[in-house]
Amino acid sequence: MSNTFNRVKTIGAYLLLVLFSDSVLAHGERAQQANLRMRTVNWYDIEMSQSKLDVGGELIIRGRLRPSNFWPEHIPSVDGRVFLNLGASGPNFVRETSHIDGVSMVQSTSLQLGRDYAFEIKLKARRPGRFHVHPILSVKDAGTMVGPGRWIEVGGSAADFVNEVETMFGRMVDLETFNLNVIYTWHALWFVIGGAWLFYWFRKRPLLIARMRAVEQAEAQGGDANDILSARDRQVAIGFVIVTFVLIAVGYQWAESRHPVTTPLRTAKINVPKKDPPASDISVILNEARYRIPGRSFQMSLTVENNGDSALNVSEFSIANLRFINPSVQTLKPVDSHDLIAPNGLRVEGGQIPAGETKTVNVFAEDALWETQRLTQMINDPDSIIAGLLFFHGDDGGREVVEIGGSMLPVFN
Ligand SMILES: [Cu+2]
Repeated sequence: MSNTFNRVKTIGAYLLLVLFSDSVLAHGERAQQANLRMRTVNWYDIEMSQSKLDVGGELIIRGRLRPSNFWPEHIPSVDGRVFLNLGASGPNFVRETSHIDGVSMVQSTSLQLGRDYAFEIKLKARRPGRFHVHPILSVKDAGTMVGPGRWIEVGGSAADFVNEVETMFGRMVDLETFNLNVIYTWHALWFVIGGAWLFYWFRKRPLLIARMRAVEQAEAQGGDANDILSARDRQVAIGFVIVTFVLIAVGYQWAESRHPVTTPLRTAKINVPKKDPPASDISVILNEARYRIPGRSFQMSLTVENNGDSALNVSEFSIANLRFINPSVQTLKPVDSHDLIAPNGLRVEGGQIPAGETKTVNVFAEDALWETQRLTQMINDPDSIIAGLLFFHGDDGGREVVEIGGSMLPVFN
């Protein structure tokens, strides 16, 4: 008896954990495979309009994304179907609008690898709390590609949230409660009918496996297994079929009379105009990349050809949403506790690349972030290809963003 009780307690505790795990803060961005994070979508220049707001307040996320030229062959890519979305541990925001290159993303679209896109997501805070908010790109058959996250604190009271829209016919509809009673009623009705059907059959013997055996036995003896059913069973079944069809027909008529004009949910793909690869005054070749495990040191040898008219410095290397910053070029501070910036993480040997010259530089990205963000699993990748964005700062204040990628060699000592 006490054994059973303990088991019930354990199951209960487990259910509570599953149902009410709202307070769990991280949501698995580190758990995603290293190569998915490095070689799918490069996110940069992410800005959130504020970090503190009240329920009903507006939050705008802006930034750029560049689907990687090194997208793994075995993973369906953005040229299929993608949807720009929000990762925020539950329905804590509603999306008012979203755009890629100024085109409304109310439906899904497809993008091109190696192109550079600007995006914007406009949200309204729905529930109070502290949420880690990410822009995300859902890629059909591949999963969700997660952008950089920021902590957003929402104050106020959930009761103050208003989510009303006006229909084409001028009717005001509260999307938080619209037709809820109808939904509850239909669920209850079908639940009762389904329950009654089960109840009828569970009263009968033989039941389940014993019944299957009885059917097999009847067939083995050359009889008709349907003989197990009584005339009454048949009448009850016909009754259930009739009631079900009548309910469906009546329900349909009733809905038609209440809402004479309806349109289906739209599923067409939205077109983002095709574009050329980003124009650039430089070309960068990755000659070699090594990751030294004991020192958490990532090293690249690059040949940079500067065709512009201003000298360039490597200012940042961004890979899998980790940003390694060259402190001699720019000073950046993490904006919150989970901003994945290594402000002194980038060291460049070989210095400036003068205008019109080609030069080989060694770039070191060194920080514990490799380990803490579990990117070191990249050494277990069968193809060992890495990719990321390299940022150059021009003497004239300009900026060049180039994707680099290639194979990486792990060094174990
Ligand atoms: Cu997060």
